Amino acid sequence: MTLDFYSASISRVFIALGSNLENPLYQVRRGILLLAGLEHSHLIKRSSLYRTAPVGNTNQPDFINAVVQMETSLTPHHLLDALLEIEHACGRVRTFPNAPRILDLDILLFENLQHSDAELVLPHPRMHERTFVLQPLLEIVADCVIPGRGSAAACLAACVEQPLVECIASS
Ligand code: PH2
Ligand code: MG
Ligand code: MG
Repeated sequence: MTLDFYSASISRVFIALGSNLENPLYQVRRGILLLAGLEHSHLIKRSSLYRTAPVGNTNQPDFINAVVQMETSLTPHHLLDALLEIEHACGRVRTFPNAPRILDLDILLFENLQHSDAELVLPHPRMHERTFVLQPLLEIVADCVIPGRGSAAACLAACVEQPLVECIASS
């Protein structure tokens, strides 16, 4: 299925930011500023900044995480390309999966789209089990529903492991 028709309309999207290298607070704030300047897009809401324990590869520094809500007339794949460009411009170097990173920008939700191809899976395939995503997401949209998964609040309640997620600052 082609997703190009999304370019004709304005779409509501949620993007997760994460950093655990080279002054993560600075990196996430810079990431939010760069998202605010993204072409064909508007920043609508931003969560607070959260200090979070690493999930997956636990042998790495704590993260700073946040979530923003945007409106965009970009297609999902053009938005993905734009996010990868910002990551690259901020100095991200890809080494191995779940490696420490200067800036990670993930599309969580693109309208109510459920989609999967080699480049992009929507909703983000692990968002429903990550407290470091769900907490900031629920801060900015308390009634959020994750297509195929149900309410984000119920997903958060079902998270069995609850590693540290601490709200530390406004963005
Ligand atoms: N991102 C990952 C893997 N683990 N853990 C935390 N706390 N925050 C993240 O952003 C994160 C993670 C892969 O993208
Ligand atoms: Mg990620
Ligand atoms: Mg990513």
